[in-house]
Amino acid sequence: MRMIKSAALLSLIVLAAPVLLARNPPPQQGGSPRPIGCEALLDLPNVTITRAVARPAAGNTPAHCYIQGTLDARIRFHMQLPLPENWNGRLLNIGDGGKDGALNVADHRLAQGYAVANSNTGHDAGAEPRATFAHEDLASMIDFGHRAVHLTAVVSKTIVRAFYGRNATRTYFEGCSTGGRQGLMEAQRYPDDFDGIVAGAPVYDYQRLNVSHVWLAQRIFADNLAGNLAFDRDGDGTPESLTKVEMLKHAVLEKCDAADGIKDEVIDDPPSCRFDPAVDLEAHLCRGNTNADDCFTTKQIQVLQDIYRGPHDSKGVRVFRGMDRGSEYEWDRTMFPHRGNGMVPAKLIYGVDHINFLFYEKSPGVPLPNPFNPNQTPDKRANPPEFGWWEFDIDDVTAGKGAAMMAITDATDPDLSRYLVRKNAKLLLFHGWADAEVSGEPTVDYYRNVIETTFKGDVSAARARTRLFLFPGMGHCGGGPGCNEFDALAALVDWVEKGVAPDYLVAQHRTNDVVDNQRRVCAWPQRAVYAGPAGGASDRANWVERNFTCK
Ligand SMILES: [Ca+2]
Ligand SMILES: [Ca+2]
Ligand SMILES: [Ca+2]
Repeated sequence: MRMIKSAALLSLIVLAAPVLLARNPPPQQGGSPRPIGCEALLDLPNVTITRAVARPAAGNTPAHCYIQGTLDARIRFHMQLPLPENWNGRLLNIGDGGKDGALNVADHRLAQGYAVANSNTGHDAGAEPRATFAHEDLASMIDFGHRAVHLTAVVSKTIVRAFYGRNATRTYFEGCSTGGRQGLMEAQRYPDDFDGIVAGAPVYDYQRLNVSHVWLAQRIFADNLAGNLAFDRDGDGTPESLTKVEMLKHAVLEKCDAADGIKDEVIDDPPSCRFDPAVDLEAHLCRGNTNADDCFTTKQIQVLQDIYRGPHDSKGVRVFRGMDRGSEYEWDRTMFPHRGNGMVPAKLIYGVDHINFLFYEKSPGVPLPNPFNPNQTPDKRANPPEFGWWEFDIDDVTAGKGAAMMAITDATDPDLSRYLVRKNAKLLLFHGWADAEVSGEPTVDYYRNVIETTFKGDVSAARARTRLFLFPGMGHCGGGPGCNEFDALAALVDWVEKGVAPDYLVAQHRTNDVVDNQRRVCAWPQRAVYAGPAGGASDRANWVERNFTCK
């Protein structure tokens, strides 16, 4: 089948070649092709372009050439190409989120002059939502794991060369979450694709992260939601009150907010925060251990400890790190089921059918018709059998049952010597310290591993090529109570093109469109320290960039 397809493709190319020769202008002297018009991209040899339209300016989006194409039948990709006079000479591939399955745009980067590319990573989320695309489909898993991003990187260079008549001066990748994983995957597997990569909140330990979502949901939903912090105050059968989540949030801040010298509802260094639910919530235990709106049962304390500690197998071996202290502000959305989130916290959405289709080499079964209700009995005699996420056994991770998929999806390799040393390319990592979806500590672990493996422990040699920025109080790729607006790509471009390594990024926070906080966020292991007017660290008026220094 594959051979027939290739032969058919070859004959198409051969047939198309004379037409192309007739319609494409001859190469300029010196070997560079002349730039061609947008529609002429439809005739590119060896590349399947399905759409090419010149789009006029609209709002903040400048006029550009928009193209769509396919790669190897399954993968769709597209590009936003600035007009030649507006092109900054750079090619930017942007990363994806979640399980992707869509063509993502970056209008703001287009407006800055970047030629922008993105793929659907080999599946369409409309037809195959969440992880369903991967059902007994190894090729789709590999496309999603790494192949689609790589092939898009390659083809986007070809299209840039054809459209502008010259190669991009530099090629970049910018992504967060799944996009962060893709950035690391590129640096590890395809080191020649990019000159610079921004990888934010990278979900690089992909299988362990996704099963930890499921494991946490199992803890919270167990025993008819005994560990849920949301409480059914009005007695209608559905928890809706979030009093306990607020109490928890305040107790954590009470313990650790001021430790960094600034009272701002942000914990600058969560790993040094020793908040322990069993100790620090002791004054709020429920009388007689009877669940109520404004107290914690021993079961709920246990669940909180599990959340901070992270999943361990039945022998006590850690499977993944737990959540960071300071991320509680958003646990109402991501962690606990209640009326406000339809009883489906974000972590469960990420994990729910990952277990069915993307963790095991062979699917253990399909999700039940309503995959979010664990009070159902899966039908094992159905064909295919049903498998609910609540049946998942964390011991399967340490038993190696996820190894095949880890080899495809995980970007855990700390040897970046081909990318960072041989190619002398740059990697800028970032993570929000209040990320309520993906904890930040694993990203620090990875950075440390790169220093050890790629640079034999030489921190300054590592910092010459890769830097990590940890954003106090920032959520998953943005949001959160801390400063969360910044331009990592601009810093990376200066680093790659002018050799100016960023010692810090300037970040700000807005409330109702008004900037009300601004900080330096320093390259690890340094942290921003207040250096403004004495005694004024907790005064909002002093929260401007020049009042902070990196130490
Ligand atoms: Ca996409
Ligand atoms: Ca209720
Ligand atoms: Ca603080």
